[in-house]
Order: sequence, then C-alpha cells, then structure tokens
Amino acid sequence: MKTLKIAIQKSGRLNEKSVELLKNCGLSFENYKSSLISPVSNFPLEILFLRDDDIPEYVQDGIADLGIVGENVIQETEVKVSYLQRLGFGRCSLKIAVPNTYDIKSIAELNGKSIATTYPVILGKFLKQKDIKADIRTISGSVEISPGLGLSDAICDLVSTGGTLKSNGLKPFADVMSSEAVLIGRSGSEDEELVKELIQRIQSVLRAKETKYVVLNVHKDNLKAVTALLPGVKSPSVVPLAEEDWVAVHTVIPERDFWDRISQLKQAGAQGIVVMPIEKIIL
Ligand code: PRT
Ligand code: ZN
Repeated sequence: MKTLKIAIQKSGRLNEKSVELLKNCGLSFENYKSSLISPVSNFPLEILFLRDDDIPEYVQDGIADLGIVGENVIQETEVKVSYLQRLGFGRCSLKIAVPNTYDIKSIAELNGKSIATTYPVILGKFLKQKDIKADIRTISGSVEISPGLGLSDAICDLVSTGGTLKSNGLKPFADVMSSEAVLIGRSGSEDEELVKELIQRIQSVLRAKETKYVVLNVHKDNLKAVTALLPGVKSPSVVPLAEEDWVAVHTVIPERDFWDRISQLKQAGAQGIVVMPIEKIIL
C-alpha cells in the first residue's frame, strides 16, 4: 500500500499546532526535534519536518503529498498546489505599516516611497493592483526595525497581536492579505483514498473544536421552548429523569454563539447546565 508523506514546519509558530492536529486525528508518531522524518505507526503516513518556506515546493514537486503551511508562504512562493482544508490556526494579516509620526491619509501617498518586506511578490502584486509605484526593499528578517534605521519609509509584514509594530513605533495602515494555516496537496490529490480519509479525520477534529457538548435539565412544560433554541447535529436527545416531569436534554452548541445560547436557555427554564469539550464529530 502507498505511504503518504505530509510536510509540516519543523520548528516555529505552526509546528506545535500542526503536531497537535495530527495527534488529535489519532495518528501515532514521535516528534523528535532532531529527526527530519517520522513514521506514523497506525496509518500509512510519514511526517516530514521542514522549514515552512520549502513546504509548498515540496508538495508541488511531489516530494510530499500534503503539507501544512501558512497561505502567505504559498502566495509568496507562487507554486501550483490545491487548497484542501483551512485549519483555523496561525491566523495573521500581512499589513503595510508606517511610523506613528507619519500622518498618512491615503494609500496613494506610498507612490515613490520605499517599503521593506520579506514578501516582495505579494506586496508587488498588491501595489500593482492599486497602481502604486513604490520601491520594494526585500530583506530577510527584522523588517520592523527598518524605518527606525532609515532603511525604508514603511514596512509590509505579518501582524498578529500588533505588539511588534507598537513596540517599534509603527502603526498599521493597509491590509494586504489575511492568512491562516492550510492543508495543501498536489492538484488532484484530493481524489486519492488515503488523502480523503485524512481530510475526513481533520474535518471531524475541526468540527469538534467549534462545538461544545451540552447536557441540561428542564421541566417538561419548558421542553419545547428549550429545544427550539437547540439545533444539535440532527436534533437534541431527550432522556427522562428520576424526578417526575423532568428531562435531561443532550445536544451540541456552536462555540461562536455559546454564551448567547446559554443565557437564552436559562431564561427558557434550563437548569443544571453541564458543558463538555468534544473530541471528534464524525458525520
Ligand atoms: O524556520 P521557518 O522558516 O520554518 O519559520 P519562519 O521563521 O519563517 O516562520 P514563523 O515560525 O515565524 O511563522 C510561520 C507562519 O506562522 C507564518 O508563515 C505565518 O503564516 C504564521 N504567523 C502567524 C506568523 C505570525 N502569526 C506572526 N505574528 N508569522 C510571523 N509572525 C511574526 C511577524 O513577522 C512579526 O515579526 O510575528 C511578528 C508580529 O507579531 P505580533 O504578535 O507582535 O503582531
Ligand atoms: Zn520561513
């Protein structure tokens, strides 16, 4: 049987979450920092640990079947790969930022200015689209210190909390792209059985993350009002309780509207609400 190869970041911001995701998919493997390749003992898969910049090309060239990498890296390397699944971690935005002292009003003011970045391809396309002719200075790191050193008027870099910009006296000015970690494969690889199986496992873990398992007690008189608030995967399960006229309702609730839903349920007569994390949801 064929053994798949998936490339993930060896160390850095995406490593831990990528390993966690694969482990949550039930894959059993060692995560030695020193090894470049780790076999999975209970699925025909090998994990390649690489620098993130190399992952898109490895997948494009077929050295790896799959990869987990930030969209920003895929766009910058301009490779041809398929996006198989957004993964919901490693979220950040590529932004143009200028010194706090620079009272910039419109993006057109960047005409003739210099912008330091490690993302010349993405920035170049963005500026072209906006019809702006700026001098893109490609540097390999520590972009945020470049205006302070007089190397550029502005920067274009990834931002997540905004702390780095702030501590370097910079303010975000324009959004170039937003990014998150994605699962990529060669075009057409989504039709392969093993790839399909792995994508299904990943999706069941992601779905579970987005939902909570809720058990609550309610008097039969209020059951209709309570169940009307609960979508569930299909519909909520209702179990009789020892106390007459009371039932327990079991269901799942989306994380995003969790607190709103809980207060509505309490108002509708729900009591003793117990909330639990879900490991996987297989549809
Ligand atoms: O060694 P290797 O080449 O594999 O790693 P790397 O150093 O190139 O990348 P790494 O580990 O820093 O980031 C990997 C991926 O994480 C990126 O390609 C993005 O997809 C994603 N990501 C998410 C980020 C950030 N958030 C982020 N904040 N990548 C980098 N940053 C940096 C940013 O460049 C800036 O220096 O963090 C700083 C800003 O952070 P805040 O929180 O202060 O705004
Ligand atoms: Zn890198």
